Amino acid sequence: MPEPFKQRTSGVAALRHPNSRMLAEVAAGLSAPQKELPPKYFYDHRGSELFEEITRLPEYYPTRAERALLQSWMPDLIPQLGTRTLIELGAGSAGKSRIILTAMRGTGVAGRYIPIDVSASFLDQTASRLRYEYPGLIVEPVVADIAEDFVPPRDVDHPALYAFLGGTIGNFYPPAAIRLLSHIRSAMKPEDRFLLGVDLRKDVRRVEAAYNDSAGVTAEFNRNMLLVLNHELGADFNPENFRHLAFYEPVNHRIEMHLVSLGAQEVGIPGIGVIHFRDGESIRTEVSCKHDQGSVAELFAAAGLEIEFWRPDAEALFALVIGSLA
Ligand code: SAH
Ligand code: AVI
Repeated sequence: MPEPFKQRTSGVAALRHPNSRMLAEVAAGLSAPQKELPPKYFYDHRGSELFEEITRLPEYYPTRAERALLQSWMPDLIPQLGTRTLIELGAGSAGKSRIILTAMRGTGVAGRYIPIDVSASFLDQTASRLRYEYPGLIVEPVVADIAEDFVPPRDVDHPALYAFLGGTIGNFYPPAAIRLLSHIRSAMKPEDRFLLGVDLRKDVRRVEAAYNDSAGVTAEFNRNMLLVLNHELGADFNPENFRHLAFYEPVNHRIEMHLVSLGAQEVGIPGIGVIHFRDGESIRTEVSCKHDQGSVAELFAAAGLEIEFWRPDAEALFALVIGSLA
């Protein structure tokens, strides 16, 4: 039986990323023709707070749309499923997860909640708040990188609900998304379900506005990755020397976020060396793939899952999907 948990949080924040792995990923990403960094490096404590701020922006529709869907569906669905454990990938502040936890409490089960996230101190804060808000709920946070070969917890009370909300699946390139879904599938028993939130393909202006907010919070979130590299690796990025860029790439149906070098510059990263940037050269920091029912069905099929329910909101901005074993 493989060890299901990579690392459990205690009161002390766990090291977010073993630096050797981070160093290898950053070295590989910044030596590619299109420089690229993995989006998980947005999320130190400050990055998690900035994401929370993004969810409240008028332009950023996904969180509101998903919350409304959860509110209208979970009070009926959770008693039907008889959910006893909620396992959530990329849980963040678990703001919307409370809708599920409240529905679980309503069925009278004590309940277990296993939030999994790479942002260690933020996860610890989330867990403490939930223990206070839901007395009797067993909260077992796990710090893990779900982009890696990660084994979801199996030692749980069934039926279990594996949840991946917020449209974060879109931040994974399709092969990585399939790998992740396969790992989830391998942990599921026939009575378990997978709950996925997906951001839908829609009018390009609406999507682009969500990633180019007028208050500049998304730009700050984007540049925060450079501060994470400075802090974790001792790099000497000056975030002010990079401009935020986000645009819709229609061939692959995705938003791309970049940091564009303002002028030619050199940045030192201990253990990697000097990175050269041409004027206007960019680092791609995130893709956010947008889906429809067909593209989700393809991902699911490749991972051995099938769509049991597909529920978009009235404006078709966002959808909740229930997956079961194929
Ligand atoms: N589920 C919440 C938060 C979404 S933000 C919501 O819907 O509002 C994305 C979350 O995924 C962040 O909390 C971030 O820390 C986490 N995350 C991103 N990449 C991750 C990775 N590779 N492994 C684990 N968690 C990750
Ligand atoms: C976490 N994830 C789903 C967000 C998204 O919309 O892709 C991250 C984000 N990037 C910019 N704004 C929000």
